[in-house]
Amino acid sequence: MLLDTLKTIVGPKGWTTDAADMAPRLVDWRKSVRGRSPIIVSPANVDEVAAVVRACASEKIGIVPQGGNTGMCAGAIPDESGEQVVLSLARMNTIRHIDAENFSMEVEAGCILADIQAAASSHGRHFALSLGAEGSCQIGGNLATNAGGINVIRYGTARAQVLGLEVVLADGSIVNSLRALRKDTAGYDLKQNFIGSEGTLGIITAATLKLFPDPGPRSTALIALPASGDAVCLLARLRTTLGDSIEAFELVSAYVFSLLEAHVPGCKLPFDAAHPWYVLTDVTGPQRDDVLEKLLHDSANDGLISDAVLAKNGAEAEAFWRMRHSIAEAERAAGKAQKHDISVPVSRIEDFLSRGDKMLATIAPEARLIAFGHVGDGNLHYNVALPANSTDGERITTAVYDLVSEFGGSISAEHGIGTVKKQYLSKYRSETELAVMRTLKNALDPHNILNPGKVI
Ligand code: FAD
Ligand code: 2HG
Ligand code: ZN
Repeated sequence: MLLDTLKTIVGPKGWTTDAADMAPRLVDWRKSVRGRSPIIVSPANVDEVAAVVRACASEKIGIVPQGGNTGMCAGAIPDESGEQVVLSLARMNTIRHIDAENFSMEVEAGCILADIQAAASSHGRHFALSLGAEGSCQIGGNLATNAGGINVIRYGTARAQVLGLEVVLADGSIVNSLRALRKDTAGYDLKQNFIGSEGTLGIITAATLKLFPDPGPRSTALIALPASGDAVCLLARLRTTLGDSIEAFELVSAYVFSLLEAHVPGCKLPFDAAHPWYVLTDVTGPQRDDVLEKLLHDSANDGLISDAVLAKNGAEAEAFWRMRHSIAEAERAAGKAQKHDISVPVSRIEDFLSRGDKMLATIAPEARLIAFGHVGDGNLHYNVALPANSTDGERITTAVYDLVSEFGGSISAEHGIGTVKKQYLSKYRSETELAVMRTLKNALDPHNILNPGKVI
């Protein structure tokens, strides 16, 4: 009965119950979490989303919003009951409006991130969110996870790119706050509750996004370092001279490059000698090549860096970034890994890594550390590769999170909680914080219709 109602709401193009069609959308990107669902519905507009929600709410059936299904915490995958309805935003992919003078654009939630970047760019504007999955993730998913990516150091996370939101609530009502305003203190800032809530408080159907002036051409440098701590010193040195024109500053270990070379065709480091750590950075602004070259030259003289290659042209810069964006794929191809998307204060990264080395050597000497990430924001992907038959995963994760907690860090910097980290949230957030989260969830979704079983 519910299925018939849903099919009528979304029309013949808006649903599937076909097992082959549904299969790729019932497993997460790493293919480690699988779920079941009676139907995937793909509404064409906000009214259809609202009607789907009302129909499911009337029977207390859970709804799992799904964007590009590139999430790292299985938040877009239904549980195994076979009862939860998956609601895909894929058909809501219209760029509604670009206001170049207001530096803003209004888009539907199912727009692919790369399409939004390209549309902004065609108006001489810059949409600042960028991540490896940008060719398939959707802006609704980016906002629901408060995604980070490579440009947070300059522009902030997804949250900072939003001026307004349109959201469908658990009772099917629609909150339209698609205002294109930079200043608005009229009451609570409702949109912030939905950003980063992973579909548990509302379904994001559209957003008004903030645009920036085009930052112009970039200089890209791949830099070899004697030690991880030198990355933080180098960043401080670059920032002092270059200020906000540093657009990205990524740390990658030698072991990560060995995985890239082994599993992703075309990946090769441009250095003759091997080095333990590398940084990939993008810099914009006037005389950027000369300034960067001088800073790198001085840093080499001081022993802060071992070697550096400034990309000769756009193609070489792209090749460097392609390697960086392929790390998740290389790691997936390499086998089992315990993933930790953590953050600590930038100034404590070196200390954290050295304590982590000692901890891993003691509790899991067979493990290999896969360390990389957005070091300019204090965000490390501190992943730990394990033998296929290892049962140490949970023990390692607890040890890593305990260490993160000791360093005043977060167990989820940019990927969210989903189901994968749910069991840990209650340990690493205070009772009071958890109580406020539960109060919000109960107030906005009293019957637990929206993404049940995720986050909290
Ligand atoms: P999905 O995976 O479909 O969903 C993610 C969560 O959001 C789920 O809980 C889902 O229910 C919810 N959701 C989706 N759409 C909506 C909506 N419209 N309304 C309400 N809830 C919704 N992440 C980073 O932060 N930084 C990175 O650098 C980064 N790099 C990546 C690189 C690769 C190669 C891959 C595969 C992933 C990477 N990710 C990264 C993770 C992922 O791309 C992001 O989390 C992204 O924001 C998820 O978007 P999505 O559309 O795929 O969402
Ligand atoms: C990245 O920075 C993504 O490449 C994925 O956030 C991180 O695979 C990971 O652990
Ligand atoms: Zn990342």
